Amino acid sequence: MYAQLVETGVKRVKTLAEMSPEERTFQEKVDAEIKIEPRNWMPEAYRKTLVRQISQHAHSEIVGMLPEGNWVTRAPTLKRKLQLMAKIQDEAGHGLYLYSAMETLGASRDEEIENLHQGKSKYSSIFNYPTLNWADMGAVGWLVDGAAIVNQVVLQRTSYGPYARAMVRICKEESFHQRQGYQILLDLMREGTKEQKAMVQDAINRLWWPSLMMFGPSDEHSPNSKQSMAWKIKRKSNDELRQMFIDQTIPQLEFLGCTAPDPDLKWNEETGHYDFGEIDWNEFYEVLKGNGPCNRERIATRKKAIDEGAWVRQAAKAYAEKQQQKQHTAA
Ligand code: BYC
Repeated sequence: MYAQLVETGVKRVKTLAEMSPEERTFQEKVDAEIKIEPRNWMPEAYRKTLVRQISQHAHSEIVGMLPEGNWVTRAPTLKRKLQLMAKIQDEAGHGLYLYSAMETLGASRDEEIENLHQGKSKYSSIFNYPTLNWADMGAVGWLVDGAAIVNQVVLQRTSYGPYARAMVRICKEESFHQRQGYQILLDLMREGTKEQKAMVQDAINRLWWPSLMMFGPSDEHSPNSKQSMAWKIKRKSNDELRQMFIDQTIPQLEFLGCTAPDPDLKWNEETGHYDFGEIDWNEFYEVLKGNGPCNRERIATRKKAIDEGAWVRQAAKAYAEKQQQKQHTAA
């Protein structure tokens, strides 16, 4: 799979001279930082790229509720339970803003959800790992939401208006998520037993590398990055964002009194960044192919939720039609 993706290669970006007059005007608008809005002309490939990215992003928010949902009934205190439930509800909201942003591009929410269920549409690799202990709730909030923020803060400046505006609200809520996660870990490390401290280190050991994988393949193996950067859908490359995440996370890790499971991790005085070890890209592509520890379980759970909620959607639709009919008769 890895070799196949590498062969697929980075997509070539058209030069201004190769563009049609419409494409050139569009590119000039993007270059001038003017937002693209739903009714504006856009290249079909730009529209498709956005539908792909925004739908995957929306699916990630919705599937991302599952590893945390697993712990609602087992949160250690009422306060923790309420915080966790609030966070999970926020993720549902993020999914809904994003599906709405996607619909402004003429895509169908039902079709995209069906694509997810059939394995044709991706969602973030990170949600295919299990959450085994309470410290995982801290590590997910801190590392996973932390990585999501680094990626999403720059998406507030993405070139497509509805996506950029959805991201502003999402980022505000993600900051709370990241802090609540860090607080869980900090409390366990400060006040916990020896076993609880070991639980924190174990959660970090398991979630560290998958969190780094969230930023996607390295730049030279990222087929979509070059074009997405030219269209300013992406504002920073996968590797740039991964480095930013590592640089800002290591001091927080040290403050916790924990370590990263990476013997090659060290501060580089010359570059002013942390050097880090090689990501296991085979594992990454296996997870993308559907072979991660929880892929099948996640999709089965989502399908079940859609099937079991069908009657609610049908009832809401029937009610709306009845109301419409009443208004029509009265008029
Ligand atoms: N997982 O050319 P590339 C969250 C795919 S957090 C799965 O670099 P692109 C949350 C990629 O889709 C997460 N697939 O692609 C947090 C492409 O496949 P296709 C959600 C991945 O799009 C806490 C192929 O690999 N955030 O929501 O330029 C709680 C080649 O990659 C991954 C977003 O979605 C991955 N990690 O860049 C709850 C942010 N990485 O589509 C929820 C928005 C790559 O060609 N998305 N692939 O078949 C993005 O910023 C970009 O889409 C990515 C990938 C950086 C993820």
